[in-house]
Amino acid sequence: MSSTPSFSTSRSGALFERAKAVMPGGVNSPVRAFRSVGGVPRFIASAQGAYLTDADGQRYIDYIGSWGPMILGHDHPAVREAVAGALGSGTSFGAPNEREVELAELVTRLTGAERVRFVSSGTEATMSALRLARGFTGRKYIVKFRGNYHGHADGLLVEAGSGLMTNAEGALGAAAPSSAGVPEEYAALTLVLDYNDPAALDALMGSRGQDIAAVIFEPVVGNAGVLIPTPEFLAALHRVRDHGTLLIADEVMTGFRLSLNGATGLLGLRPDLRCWGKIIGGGLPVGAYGGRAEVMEFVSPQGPVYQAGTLSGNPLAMAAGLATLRELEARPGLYAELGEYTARLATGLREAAEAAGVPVSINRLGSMLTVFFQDAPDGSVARYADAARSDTAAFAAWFQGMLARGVYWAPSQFESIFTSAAHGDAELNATLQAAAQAFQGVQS
Ligand code: KE4
Repeated sequence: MSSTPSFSTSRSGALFERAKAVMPGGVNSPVRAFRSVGGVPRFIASAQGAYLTDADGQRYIDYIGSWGPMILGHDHPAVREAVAGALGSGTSFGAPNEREVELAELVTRLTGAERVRFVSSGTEATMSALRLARGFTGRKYIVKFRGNYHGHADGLLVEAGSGLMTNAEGALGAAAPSSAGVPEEYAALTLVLDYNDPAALDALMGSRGQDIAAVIFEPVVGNAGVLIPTPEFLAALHRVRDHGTLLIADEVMTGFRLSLNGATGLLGLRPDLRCWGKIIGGGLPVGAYGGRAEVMEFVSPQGPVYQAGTLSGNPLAMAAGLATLRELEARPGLYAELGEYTARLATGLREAAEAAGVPVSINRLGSMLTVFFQDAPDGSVARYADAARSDTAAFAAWFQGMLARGVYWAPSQFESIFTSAAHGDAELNATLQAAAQAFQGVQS
């Protein structure tokens, strides 16, 4: 059984102590704190291609890719040169600029969305899209699905409350806040159903569809680990439109990740609105929402739904997004290559887990993949409740074994990993070698 090498984490450790003295939990986003996997979060000093280098000089094959944006690999020359070029003209104007027009033209052409509005994060994108849906329909309620994450706007930080469906009085079953600070009144306007449960969605729409402004969903889930929609669920999602409810596909993670037209193009979806983030900014802060002109024209200053942002359309961020999407458009074969690499990764992980006698269930679509630590057939984890059966302690042990061998996996069982154009045979072989040893470590 291989011994687990130990990297020095002295500088990351010292930085973490300093960070905790001035930032909540020592991080600017919770998942980075390694709470669910333990150990010292690595403070990253630089990134290049498929690799991260931490403050102690340790190098890792990176499967986070900044949680999705780095589909071309880190520090891609086209992106670096575009941002450097934009930098020479200033960093922010607070006024319209040509680059935001160019990126809007590119996004609408690639996705078929008729109008788009840029914001600075995925959270802003989904929050704005839901306000727009409420303004357009004049309705109050929204529907989301358990295990789907759409950012941290108050009305989206909710769990399925008791009585998911209409209760005896006919009132809709309210969700419960899943975060402190979210008033019950906010949560009460969000209904939570199970992902991949078409019957529940049809039943709710049949009884109260006329009260529901929007149904928002991850077209391929990344935030419960990867969950892949069934054709029946996708069909039920599109039926919500029969009730005048808007269908919102949250493509913050899947947009430009699964195809040049995201999950919408790959799965043939017909949403009324879509949200983007991550890749659309090429690693700089960009979010966007868009879709039917008839709906988007309700957004201020053209319409009555207010939404604004100091750094929306920031020229540096627009330059990074333009360079990224132009590179993706110039390499249409890249998506097949990413899928092929990720399929080989899945096969190798399956073989390594079997050799070590560790039960896993792998979900993969394109360059998104999750190894669920549970004894179930690959592809059978379809709902959040299935994912929740995973052995998170075993996952944490495997994660640490991978990290100690130079592979930076997602630091949570309930996340997707992301491969990039910079991952090649050398990275695949090194990853699978580390995984085989890390799986052995799980058993001991
Ligand atoms: P941001 O506000 O973090 O840019 O986007 C929120 C968001 C919205 N919709 C989907 C489908 C998302 O995946 C996200 C953010 N994803 C997480 C990863 N699970 C970001 C990582 C983090 O929170 O630090």
